[in-house]
Parts: sequence; C-alpha cells; structure tokens
Amino acid sequence: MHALNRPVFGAVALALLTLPASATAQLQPPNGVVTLAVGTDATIAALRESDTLVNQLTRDGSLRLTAQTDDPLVPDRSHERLQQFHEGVPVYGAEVTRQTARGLPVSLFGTVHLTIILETTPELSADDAAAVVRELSGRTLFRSEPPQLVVLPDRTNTDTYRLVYEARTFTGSQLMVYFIDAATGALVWSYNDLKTQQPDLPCAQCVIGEGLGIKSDRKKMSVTAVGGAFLAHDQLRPAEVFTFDMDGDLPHTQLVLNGLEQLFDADLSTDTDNRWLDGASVDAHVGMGWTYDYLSIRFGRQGLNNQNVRMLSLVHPVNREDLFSATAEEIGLFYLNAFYCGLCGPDGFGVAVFGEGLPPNILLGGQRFNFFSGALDIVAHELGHAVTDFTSALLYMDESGALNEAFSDVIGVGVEFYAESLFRDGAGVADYALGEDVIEPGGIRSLSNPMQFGDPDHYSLRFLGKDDNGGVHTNSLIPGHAFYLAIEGGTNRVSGLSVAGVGGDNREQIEQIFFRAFTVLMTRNSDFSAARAATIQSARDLYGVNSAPERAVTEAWTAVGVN
Ligand SMILES: [Ca+2]
Ligand SMILES: [Ca+2]
Ligand SMILES: [Ca+2]
Ligand SMILES: [Zn+2]
Repeated sequence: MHALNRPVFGAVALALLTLPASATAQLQPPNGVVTLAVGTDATIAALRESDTLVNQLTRDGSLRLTAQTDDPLVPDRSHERLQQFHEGVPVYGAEVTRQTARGLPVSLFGTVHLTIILETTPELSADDAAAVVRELSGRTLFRSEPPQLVVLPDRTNTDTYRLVYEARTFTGSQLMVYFIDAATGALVWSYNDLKTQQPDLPCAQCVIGEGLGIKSDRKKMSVTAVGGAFLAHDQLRPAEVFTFDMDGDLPHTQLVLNGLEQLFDADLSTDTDNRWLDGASVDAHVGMGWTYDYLSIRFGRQGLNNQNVRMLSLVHPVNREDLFSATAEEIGLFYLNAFYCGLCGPDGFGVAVFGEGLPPNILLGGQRFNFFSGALDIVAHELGHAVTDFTSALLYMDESGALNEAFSDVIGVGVEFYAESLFRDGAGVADYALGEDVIEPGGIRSLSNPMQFGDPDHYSLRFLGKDDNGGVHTNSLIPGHAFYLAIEGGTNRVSGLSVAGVGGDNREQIEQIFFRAFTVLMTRNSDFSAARAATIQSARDLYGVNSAPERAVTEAWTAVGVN
C-alpha cells in the first residue's frame, strides 16, 4: 500500500503555491479538513478555487473518479463523484461531487482531508479481520463482504486517522458494519446499516387489545403465468419485479437474506386463477411497480440503480400465530417493521422485507399493525433506501442518517401523490403521513405535523442521544418538514417563520429539487446544512436563480432552523 501515489499532504504544499491567499485561508483550515459547498451563490473566484483544489487532488491521485453521470433533468449538465485515497487506501466518507456545464464547474460539495499522516501497511491481513468479525457477530454462517482496508477519520477529532478494515455482515437481524483496527484487531466503531421503517419496538411495549380485519382494495398486478399457475414476477417493466411469499418460515427467510439459501419460482407469491387474494403479496408487488414508474416518470431514473436492477421483496417472513413464541428482536424486525437490506439476497443486490403486523385483535399504543406492504408509502420508502445506497450512500448515522431516512419518506410521500394522480384502482388517498394505511389510526410519522408523533419540527429540538443510530427516524422529520413546507407553505410552529410554498399542483418541482440534490450533489457525510446548500443549488439548476421554487426551498430550511 506504499507509494502508490503521492501522499495527500503533498497536495497542501501544491495548493499553497497556486491558490490565491484568500483561498488558502478558506480552503486550508487548521485541522486540514476542507468542506466544499460552493455553487451558483458563490463568487466565481470561490468556485474556481475549490475546482482548482479538486483538480490538483485528482492529478496527484488523491481523488479518483468513481461515477460520472449526465444530468437526467438539466440539459448539458454532468456530475462527477470523486473518492479520496491516501496512499491508495480509500478515506472513509471523503468524497466530492462536482457538477459541470460543458466542462465548466457549477457546484462542488463534499469533504477532503489535506493533512493525513498515516502508515498504510496493515499488521492484520483481511482474513485476520474477517476472523475478528466472525467473533464479534457470534456467527459462523452469514453473508459478508471481504474486509476492505480504509482510512477512518475520527468522528469527533477530525484530524485524527486510523487504518482500519471495514466489513459489512448480515447476522440475520442486523446488517452490521464493523471497523477493525488494522494494527491491533480492536473494534474501533460499528453501526447497524439495516434501514428499517421505524425504530425497533421492544416487546415490552406490546399490549393486547381488539381490532378489525384487513382491507381489500382492487388493483392490477403484473405477473407471470407458468404451468397453469400465476407467479408474482413482473417482466413488463424494464426492471423485473419479484415478490416472494416466505410463508411464515423465518429460518428460511433468514437464510435467504444471508444468501445461504436460494429463492426459486416455487417461493414466489402465487395464485391458481390469477385472482389474488393475499393482500400482502398484492400490495408489495403493485407498490414496487408503481415506485418504479414514479422514479422513471418524475426523475428519468431507470430503477433503483439507474440500470434497472431487479426489485425484490419478501412478504410473510413470519406467521402472526407465532407471535407469542417470537423473540423481542424478531417481533421488532419481522412483525412490526419493514426494512431494506442492501447486501442481502441470493445475488447480494438487496432485498426489501415487509413485516407481518399483528393479529387484528392486538393493539400497540392504541394502533393496529397490518401487513406492512399494505402501505404504498412504506414500500416506496424501503426502495428509496436502495436509491440512496446506489447514489449518495448517506451514512446511516446522525444527521446523514436522518437525511437518508428523510429521502425515503420524501419518496414514500411522492409515490402516494403520483399514484393518486393516476386515479388508478387501489391507489388510495395521498397525504404527508407515513404508514397510515397499515398502522391505524394515524400511521407513524407526519411530515406536515411532526409533533403529532413527538418528532422535532425544528432544528433546535433535534434528538442528540445515541439511540436509533443517533435518532435517524426522528431527526429525519426536520428535513421532511422542510420538504412539506416548500410544497404546501405555512408557518413553522417553533420559529414562527412563514414559507411561500410552490403549491400542491407544482409538487414535482420540489420533488425533483430534492431528488436531484440527494442523488447527485450530496455525499456520504452530508449533514443538514449541506442538504440545505445542495437543494438550493438544485433549485437554481432546475428553475433558475431567485425562482419561486428556490425561494420556497430556502425559506423552508430557514423556517425549520437549518442554515
Ligand atoms: Ca385466486
Ligand atoms: Ca395515504
Ligand atoms: Ca401516507
Ligand atoms: Zn427507513
């Protein structure tokens, strides 16, 4: 790992030599960590200075191009995503996005580290690190990726670096990301990367009550006829859509998620006369298809990865009758949640799993829990996590994690309004609540009134604890509420500041602004402030400087206290 290219700190001297004095002061903070956030509002000089720095780091091999895409919404624009390396080893979360118009820079966002001094020869081999991970996860059989060497910036002391192995592993209930010290084998940091619909509910909160049965709404679904039966396999859309009925077999479900057992046609949801009666399968299948259509029509995106990767979901991972013999962890994940596991599935391309809910006579906090796939916004939310995984890959922790969740809620709400506008059978009623069709009454979150569920509607009220990866499912309502205000307008409860929204008839403007900012302008470590800057930039790119959508987005972030 030595001398594959110039050490990064060599670039500092280069920058000092060629950048104007004003730029070096700004671009070389004392801890060597440079945050780039320049766009249409920056001076030409500031834009050039950041661009020059990125060019220098690219020339000396510190920044390497990892993705290049033409803008699907703005002609003549293109987007680069660059990853920083230190002596050939990727620097975790150090990434830059650069937007250009016919080769000229328009915006740059991200973070680079200019003063890394770190030996990059590991004491431990990747196999040693894998053994440590096996011990930590307590599993011998699981799906995992080979540990990768990375330079990990300390999350609190931003000028401190460690050489670590990063290893992701699905343990059956958690998608753990471990960072193992490459010298000592010690666990440096870990987090659960399983993107769930909501925080796990401990079963201590379970209460027993009474409820009603499931609803039955008519909708069309794209399936495959095979040997006199019909399978939930959509081959009409450019991306294939599969819905598998796990028939309540949790061990099989977990082995499939781990990649240890295959899925066969026999596992697909099936029906003999093509009149489908299993609501969980029907809603998952149709919801995935509509989410595909929405991404395509609204954003010109070809599926989850923009290359029409297959979409795959599992329903009925458990039986409701087995509730009382299930562990708290199983209840929290496979009954009372939905999740997207980006590493899971027979091919490792990701799987959405929709929880079974509770028997109709059991209430929890006064709410009934139906089959989670029955909520179009939840289906779209989980698939939104896949889009994030394939683009910004927002780190699922703290503010970047809350943005990851907020993006999925924005997609969930967007798909509901899209479906409603088509007047299709079974599209339901669009709203700014999440999960209201299966967690009744009310749902679990509200972008219009976050406080309805005790979530913050202003930055000053954000959760600062460690639970739920730093409150990713509650702080997400701050950007989520900004999204709502930018569309509908209104006055923020806390700040008293008013927003002139673009109006519901123009909702696609705000949807496109957010989608574009989150997928091409933001990076793994983006925080709320970066999201504000990126969405404002996106508004200018799409609708022009000082356009109504730009003003709406700007006012919305200010109203929720994000500057
Ligand atoms: Ca039937
Ligand atoms: Ca609804
Ligand atoms: Ca909803
Ligand atoms: Zn989520």
